Amino acid sequence: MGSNCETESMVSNPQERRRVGLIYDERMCKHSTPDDEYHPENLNRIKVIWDKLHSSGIAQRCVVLDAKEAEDKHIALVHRKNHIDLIKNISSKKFDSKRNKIASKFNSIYFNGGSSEAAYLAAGSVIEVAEKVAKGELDSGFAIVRPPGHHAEESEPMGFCLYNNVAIATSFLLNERPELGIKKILIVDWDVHHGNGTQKMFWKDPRVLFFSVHRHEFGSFYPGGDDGSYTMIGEGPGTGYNINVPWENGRCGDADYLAVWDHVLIPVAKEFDPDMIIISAGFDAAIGDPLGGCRVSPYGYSIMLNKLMGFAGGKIVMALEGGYNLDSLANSVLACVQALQQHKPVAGSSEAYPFESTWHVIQSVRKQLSSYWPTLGDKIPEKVISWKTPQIEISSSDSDGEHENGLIVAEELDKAVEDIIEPLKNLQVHEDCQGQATVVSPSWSSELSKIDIWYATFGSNINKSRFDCYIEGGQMEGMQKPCVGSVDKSQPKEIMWKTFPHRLFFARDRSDTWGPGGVAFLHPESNIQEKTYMHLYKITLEQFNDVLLQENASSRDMIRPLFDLTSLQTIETEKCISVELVQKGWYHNVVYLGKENNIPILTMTCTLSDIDDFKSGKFPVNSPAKAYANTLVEGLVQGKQLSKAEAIAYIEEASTKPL
Ligand code: Q9C
Ligand code: ZN
Repeated sequence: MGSNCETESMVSNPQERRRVGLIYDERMCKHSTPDDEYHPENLNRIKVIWDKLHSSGIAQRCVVLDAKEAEDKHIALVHRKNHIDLIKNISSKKFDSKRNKIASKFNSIYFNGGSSEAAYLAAGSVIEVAEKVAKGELDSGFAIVRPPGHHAEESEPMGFCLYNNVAIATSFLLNERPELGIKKILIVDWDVHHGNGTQKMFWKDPRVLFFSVHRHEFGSFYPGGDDGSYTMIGEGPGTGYNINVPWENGRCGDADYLAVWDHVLIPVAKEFDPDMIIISAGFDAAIGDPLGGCRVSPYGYSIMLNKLMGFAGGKIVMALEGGYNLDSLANSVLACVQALQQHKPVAGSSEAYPFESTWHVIQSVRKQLSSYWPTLGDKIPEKVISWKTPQIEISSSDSDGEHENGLIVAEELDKAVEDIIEPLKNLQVHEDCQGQATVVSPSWSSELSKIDIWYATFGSNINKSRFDCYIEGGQMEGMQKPCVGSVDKSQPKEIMWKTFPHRLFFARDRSDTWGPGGVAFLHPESNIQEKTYMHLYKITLEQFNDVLLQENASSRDMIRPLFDLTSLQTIETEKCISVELVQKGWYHNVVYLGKENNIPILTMTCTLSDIDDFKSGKFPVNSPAKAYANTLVEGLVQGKQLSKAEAIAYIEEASTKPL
């Protein structure tokens, strides 16, 4: 088999790289604590990002812009005069003696002689990138700035933030550059902390949809209080244009964030249809962050970003906010810049399911906002919500990273075993080669990537190298065109051989992949007289869908999934399903061959009515081409199923015996 691999433009003719702007300026390193005592928000944060983007060669493929200081009149769009006067002057000599005392009046703020300049550069640089993206001179951009901005309020620096960089740039485009046509801006704040400052600045403004996902813990996580609650939806004309997704606990990871993307942010973004997206890009929800205690991977960030790239014509401006583990920070930013350049997520994998609490939060948010965003009124299917990570009460607080490995006290242990270990046994959590559990990208796939099936092959895919093309993309010797591969490129979790009492035969006169000659089919009905060698690959249902598409020469842009959870349930009783969306393909009939270790075995072949057409001569029965037959022989020999001579005889018999 393996007749039709689709060549997508992505592969044969790679998309031109997008123009991604970058801004960095060493002067932003000069903002520091007064005596240079350690602080998590320090100069190394932007330095490591800049170094990483260079050492990886990514910065060299970006458009590097000069940083600019913001003008007071632009800052004044969101901050009051007293605030501007403070930041403008705080670094001057005359404040030397008073600086620390003034800083101490604010919440989590320090100043030194470099603070003013850094604050003006941070705000001005976000403006600069935003303006260039708005003008279309850049597709997107990343402002690697500090101090961060999203906690800074109208009249008050706080939470390491002096000026609200993102809010200033947003107001600048909407009010000072109307001719650029940016009328609606979506601000996505994925910093682990709530963007209290930004929220307040656009509270009544329907031109700005402010979305923040953050640890909240019912108001106990910084910045605390009710501001970050999902009940805070804006006011007046801005009602419905403020969306908070407040985590109830730490340890949230890719699966939690992606669930929020799929079930809140993306549906709303479709409806809002922004002209630009500005991301308050903190990376303190990253794995390993000392303040955040969450678990988002670089891969996760790149998926979140990639999903947003589908809006606003890809006009995305990212501005650094938090992020305090230098390695996590640099790797996460790198993944994002790569995603911006290529409009695809970086390679990777992540943990299993959202927490149950995540589904609760998502449902609360959807309910709260459903009258403003009708799409949120739909019920999330029960089967989607049923995939979740069991959660236990951890006796010590999980409110920050340091307490992450909270102790489970002795009497809780039994319950923990009952509540966690047992259900986990039944979950098919996937592990990649690094022993990391995996979950994958688009909305439908996050569900299907949690289900394993055996994909049973009888044609050229019995040859592992040939099968690899369907997963990894590419082609092997004898193939006339490459495969696109699967979205999830992870290797099968298990591989085995098995024989089945079905007839193998060769038919059709040519295929795009192998050229002239017949290709393999399996008779969908069993026959005890027959014996076909099949190579079984344990892959996810998501990967199976991608293989199904490639087997049937369909584009990845097809409505998917073709074969979903319902199909999987149905096929156990129906035994086969002809997949309607790929009806024109030769292998659109998915046949159920039983189970192995309680996992369904599926293959793809023709339908019974095709068998009639082969018998009647409407479609030709035909021996395989040499390259194709060799691929099969090689597969059987390498798989130690048959000797070379036996394998040749096996193929020979299958291609000559009448149907
Ligand atoms: N107990 C940003 O990530 N923590 N700011 C103060 C007081 C302040 C974080 C803890 C965290 C501010 C931009
Ligand atoms: Zn933060």
